[in-house]
Amino acid sequence: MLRKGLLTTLCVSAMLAVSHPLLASPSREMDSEKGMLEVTPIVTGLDHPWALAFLPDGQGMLVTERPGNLRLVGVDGTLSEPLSGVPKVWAKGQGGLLDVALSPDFKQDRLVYLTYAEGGGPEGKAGTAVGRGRLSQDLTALKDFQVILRQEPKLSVGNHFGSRLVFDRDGYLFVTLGENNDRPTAQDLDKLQGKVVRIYPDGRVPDDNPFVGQANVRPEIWSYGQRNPQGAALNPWSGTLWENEHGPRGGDEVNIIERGKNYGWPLATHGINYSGQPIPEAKGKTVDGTVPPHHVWEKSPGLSGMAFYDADRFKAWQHNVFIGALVSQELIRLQFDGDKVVHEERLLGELNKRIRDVRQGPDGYLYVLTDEDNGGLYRVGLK
Ligand SMILES: [Ca+2]
Repeated sequence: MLRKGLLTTLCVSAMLAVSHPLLASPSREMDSEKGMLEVTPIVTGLDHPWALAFLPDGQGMLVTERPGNLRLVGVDGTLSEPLSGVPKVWAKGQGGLLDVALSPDFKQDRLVYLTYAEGGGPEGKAGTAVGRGRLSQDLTALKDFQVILRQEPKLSVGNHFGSRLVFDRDGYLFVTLGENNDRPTAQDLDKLQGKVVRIYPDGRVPDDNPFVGQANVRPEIWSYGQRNPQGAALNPWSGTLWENEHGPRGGDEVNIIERGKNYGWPLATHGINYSGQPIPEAKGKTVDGTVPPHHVWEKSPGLSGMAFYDADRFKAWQHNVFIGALVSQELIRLQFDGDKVVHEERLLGELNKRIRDVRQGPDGYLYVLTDEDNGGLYRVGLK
């Protein structure tokens, strides 16, 4: 009944919304280890969607498109015009409008946080920026957008911006930042390239950050030695920050992020250059003083968005982690014994699409974005 109702609504929506074609095709079934998957397209016609955030009270979700648009997708699949008030983004290569997250106090403050590539650097280069604006009551605009953090100097010609936003239980904001494909900067504590930072929601720096007070060190830094972290999420059972990042050719990693630690790049890596040559700075897969990956893939799936599954709806998925894979075009499911990964399953391979983001919806389904010219939002569950 639920499925029929959704399809009817999708068809009506398709007639009403002429500017953006909606896909009203039926759900697809795909076999999986835990039962038959039901994969339902909610909306297509998205231009390289990058991230989504659910609004409260069934108001749908905000979806970023990398070229620079933020849109509202209704639970019935309706797709809004781009919201106004979104900053101008530097949309080249991997750059553009990236992550979106709601303030933990969204119902009171209506603040929406965005990460994006910002231009204006030397020789036309760009860096990652983080800002926030207030979502209007009619859901058509971000008001009073303000930047709260920027990578300076800007070093990217199109690669490795990160970036994900995660609020922890105490309300601190973590941001994962790529090293702009300027490898040594991941070890430079006077730069925000290749770091995880921890700030207050207004951008101020907490006094108890690990490097506060040190000369020539950015006080926002929480951990360093990251390469291109395009996934992060708060472990709902431990409250710890988990991050994933792209290795070069090989060596994609999942890391549990601890205060002040060095995660190794480019000194320690399981990968090599795309050319087949070693990474010039690399000293080995493990290097003293650096934290080895919690879990590593010798062959890179191309990791992106990450979600812990803690909903009641699908018991077979409880205490699992899902990660989007761009290169292998799959949704990765990880199973654990405690924190240790003991099993991996690859899902959605039949879609043949780059999986950019995955989030758990308030209804306990997974919601997945595909990074394509004609990108889609899919609802994924078990039948
Ligand atoms: Ca590492």
